[in-house]
Amino acid sequence: MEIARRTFLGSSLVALVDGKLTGSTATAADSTGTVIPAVRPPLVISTWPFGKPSNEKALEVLKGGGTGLDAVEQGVRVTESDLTNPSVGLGGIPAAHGVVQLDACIMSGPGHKAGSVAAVEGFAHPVSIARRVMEETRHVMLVGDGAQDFARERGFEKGPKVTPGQKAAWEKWRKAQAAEKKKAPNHDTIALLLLTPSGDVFGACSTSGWGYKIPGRVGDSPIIGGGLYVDNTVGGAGATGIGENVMRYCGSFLVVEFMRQGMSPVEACLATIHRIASLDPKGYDLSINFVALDKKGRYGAAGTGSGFQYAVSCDEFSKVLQSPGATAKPIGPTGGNRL
Ligand code: SD4
Repeated sequence: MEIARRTFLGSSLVALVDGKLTGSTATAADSTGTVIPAVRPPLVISTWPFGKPSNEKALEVLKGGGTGLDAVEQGVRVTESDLTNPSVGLGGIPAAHGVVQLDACIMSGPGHKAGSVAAVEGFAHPVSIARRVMEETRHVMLVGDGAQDFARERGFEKGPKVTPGQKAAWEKWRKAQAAEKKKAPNHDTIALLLLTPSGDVFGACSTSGWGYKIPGRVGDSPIIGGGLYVDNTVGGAGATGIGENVMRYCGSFLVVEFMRQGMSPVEACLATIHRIASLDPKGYDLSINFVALDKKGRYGAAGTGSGFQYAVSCDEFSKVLQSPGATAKPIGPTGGNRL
């Protein structure tokens, strides 16, 4: 307990550095005396450095007269379109049968609406399919064949079931596995949150999930309250990392609930990690990370280890920041979550 508290205080100092670097407009301090970074909305926050162009697209869409939903959807589509990204979209690492299965969701603070799809093969933009599930059905989530039929009927853009590069890597993996030299690949997610100038919160999340997963495996990313959660009276949170270690604890929901209790976004992300680590037999060895923003334009992130990077964009700046870690354990040389 004492170790966790010390780590918490130490970690929050990183948020102070972030606060100064970002030209924070906030002067308020959290319970540790740390200045909480905050900006005037529009504010977009997302996971990993590859979230930065997505953030910028979201701002552009909003400024061009798009809605908050248009902004988060179009933002996430930027990352989904990058076929060199091995973690999001059809450039992702396939499941064990050699085909990419995508998971995504979208949430609107106004109306508390959500849409989600999982294990979708051959479609380029699962986030857009999730939006149509939200807008055109009475359901929240469609999976597998049903989600694909739904997308096909609506003429959604198709794409390769796996890229040639990922197919070659998968063939190597399969041979190594046969020789019992299993190698676990990295995997990441884009979770993107938006606070609009009128104070509404939106979010979207998309991933190809755990590389070489059992076909049909679904992680936290399309699970409302797991990989993404938005409450228009409080703020929003999103997750990246090993979904199994997030979804068992309703991670993003918990971050939002901690913010409701008065914590700053970074405090809430850290408190969630401490809570999960206190319950999980693996302690902090979980490879999970959260981003969050609240209605006041405050933002923050935290990971179980040090070095999780996230992107923040607003009218004043657009940059990649380093989050505090609940432990000093480095996240890994590539910045991803190695299984
Ligand atoms: C999943 N959370 O499917 C996603 C993947 C991820 O860093 O974010 N990896 O479990």
